[in-house]
Amino acid sequence: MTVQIMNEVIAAISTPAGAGAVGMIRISGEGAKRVFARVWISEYNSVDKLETHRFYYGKIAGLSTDKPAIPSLSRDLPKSIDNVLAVWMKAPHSYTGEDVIEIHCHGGAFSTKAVLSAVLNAGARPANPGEFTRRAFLNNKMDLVQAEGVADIINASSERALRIAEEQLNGKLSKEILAAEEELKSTKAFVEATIDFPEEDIEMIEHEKIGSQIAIVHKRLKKLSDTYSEGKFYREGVRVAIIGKPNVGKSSLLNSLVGSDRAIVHQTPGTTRDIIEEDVQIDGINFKLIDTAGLRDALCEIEKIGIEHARRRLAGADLALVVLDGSACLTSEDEKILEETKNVSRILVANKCDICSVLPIADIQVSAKTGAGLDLLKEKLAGFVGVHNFSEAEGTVVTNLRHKKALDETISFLDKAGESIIKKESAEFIAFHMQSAMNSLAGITGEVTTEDVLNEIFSKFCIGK
Ligand SMILES: Nc1nc2c(ncn2[C@@H]2O[C@H](COP(=O)(O)OP(=O)(O)O)[C@@H](O)[C@H]2O)c(=O)[nH]1
Ligand SMILES: [Mg+2]
Repeated sequence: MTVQIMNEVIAAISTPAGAGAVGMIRISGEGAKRVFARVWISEYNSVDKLETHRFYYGKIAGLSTDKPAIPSLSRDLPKSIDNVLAVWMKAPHSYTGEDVIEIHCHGGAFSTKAVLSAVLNAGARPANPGEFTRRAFLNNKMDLVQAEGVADIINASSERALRIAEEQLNGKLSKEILAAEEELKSTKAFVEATIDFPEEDIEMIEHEKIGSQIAIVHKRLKKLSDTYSEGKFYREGVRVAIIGKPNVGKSSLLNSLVGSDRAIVHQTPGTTRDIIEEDVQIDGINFKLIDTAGLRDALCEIEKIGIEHARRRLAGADLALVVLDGSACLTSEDEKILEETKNVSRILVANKCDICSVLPIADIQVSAKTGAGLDLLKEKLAGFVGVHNFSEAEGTVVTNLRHKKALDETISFLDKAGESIIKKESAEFIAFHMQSAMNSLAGITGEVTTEDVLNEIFSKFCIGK
């Protein structure tokens, strides 16, 4: 492994802003130890004596601000800032693959900033978002899919999202991509051999063999790409708009699914105007429930605005819970809503089944008041996502749109290679399409990548990661 040493020493606070028990400042780069030596005070352990991967107790001292408020006090006298634990991780055995020092100080918003300022004054520069992980990628500590897995772990909003991100970081998806690449590589070598020995009858046989080898990889990649329809919900959660005419119990339903009195419930129709969003975990998946204003011909301007918002949320939702009053017959308002949502993924919910249920058209009867039918509704919600339950099975799940797009691009190049074979085109054409397919695949793991792609990916990371 070649370890690329980037010149500048970078530093950032890696723990969240605000008060906490511990705050961590991370320093990385070839000169990290030199920078650290300028702020580290320890009676027994000078920087030269530190062993790698061991914690040491000491103090951080230095100038904690760039510009002292009172210039007359601006003498370069280092002041003790905090008592800390510090660890040095010698390159290449660190997160970034470079020399890394982590300073664990007290987790006050000000103490972490003060330690960081001292480190910056000692010669480091502030790290950009995701720069530590970017360096880890550039130093071959992880591929791009794994780096994205790191961000997904941090942003995971559900148990499944976390599990899949963790698998991704550990290389599950990367392995599948590499395996497909290897197979395409050897098939392409085979194709190139026919270029070198273009005897008529040999070529006939090879065409068939090459075709079936490509078909196997094609099928595997297609299966992988198809997991995205489900995988995106694991990673991003499911947006569920609760829609219906006023007073059917939309807000009550949100409250009982969430288990708290989040939205105001009242017998006055038109109570809900603002959008209320609450997350609820069902079967390890995050569902974002969106309570909306009841759809009807609004009586006032404010209600009208609320209804506009409701329609917008419906358009952006993955699924609609269309709530009907199950204790009464359908009205023209209900009919309009049923018409409006007929092309949307939806579950028709007849609420108020504690009173009576007279709506056979509904998919499910519930009572937000007594809780009847809610478990079944939760099952239906989970069922909307997990028809295949990919992550439970042996398979790998694609959760990231970038990966899905690259897989589809690869598949379309393989289609072209397949067409060339059927048309009995010359081996050069087949090899060309195969190379394009391999390039698209290599873009996923970042073997082939551009500065723009890296900027796009790492700019979404937080600072300090
Ligand atoms: N009996 C009964 N009443 C309900 C039920 N759900 C809601 N309600 C009542 O219906 C009225 C309207 O409820 P609300 O949740 O504000 O409806 P929304 O306008 O659709 O949000 C309130 O008086 C609720 O107490 C239910 O399941 N059973
Ligand atoms: Mg309401």
